Amino acid sequence: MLSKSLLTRLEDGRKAVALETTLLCHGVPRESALPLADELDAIVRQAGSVPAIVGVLNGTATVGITRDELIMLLDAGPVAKVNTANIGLALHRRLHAATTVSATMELAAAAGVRVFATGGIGGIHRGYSQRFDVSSDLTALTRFPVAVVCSGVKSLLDVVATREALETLGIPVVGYQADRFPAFYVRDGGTGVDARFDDVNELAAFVRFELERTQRGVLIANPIPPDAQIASLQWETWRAEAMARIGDVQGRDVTPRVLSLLHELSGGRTLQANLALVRNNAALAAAIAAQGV
Ligand code: PSU
Ligand code: MN
Repeated sequence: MLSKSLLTRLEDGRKAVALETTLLCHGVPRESALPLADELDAIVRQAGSVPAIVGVLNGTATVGITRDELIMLLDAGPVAKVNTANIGLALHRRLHAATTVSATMELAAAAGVRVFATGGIGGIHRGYSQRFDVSSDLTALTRFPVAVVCSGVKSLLDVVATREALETLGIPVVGYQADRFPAFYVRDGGTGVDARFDDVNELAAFVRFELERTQRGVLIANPIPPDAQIASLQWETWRAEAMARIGDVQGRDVTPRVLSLLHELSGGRTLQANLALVRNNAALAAAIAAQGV
């Protein structure tokens, strides 16, 4: 069904790195989005891979969005943020949509793209026993054979509970030059990984082996570069302040709202950190994809 409305602009998916549009449309301010996309493009090409921006344009699921199309999407006003639950509605109704990690994985897998770089995946929100909010990114990892390179989970989440859920779902979590599972702005999220890889070639070999073997995803945790990380105490202060100001937003609106509050409260420090970790993840994903995963 998907192939009918899937546009793939790639000759060889195995050398490609998928990039998501939610990060660009909802995760960073408008003025940072296009420069970030251009930087990611250059970083991925430099490593010998091909970038593939993923999103939905007028109801067409597209793997390999062009720069002009991205500009159109960014300027289209508020576009829907879609995961595996609501992407079908955007396709059916012929809308524009920005894809989250889960929806990007679905489209990447359909296009034969096996490596994907993002910032942090979604997971289990803090206070989940009062208000159940668990990202479809977690279940997508059990369904689509894509390696997701990220800096752990967004640190506004319950990082330890999310790590436990990954374990329950049977998703391998490996650290690149890291023993600890990172939490986005912070290098140590307070929990561990299944294994550490120090060498990109060995990591790529494991990814190839595991994707082939299981037809499920792999999570590659790549901590934020040390010089860009935010001290945990400082982070906790900004997080608490942002949560106090968040107001009555729920579900998929929580992340974009909190991120923009944080960028404002921190005088742009969280944004700089966010950009640094995404660039770093794109470089690692490209180095893996260049091996022909
Ligand atoms: N990481 C970022 N910025 C983002 C996101 C992650 O640096 O905007 C997005 C991703 O698209 C991720 C989504 O899939 O947040 C998860 O949202 P939710 O919790 O609503 O599932
Ligand atoms: Mn959610």
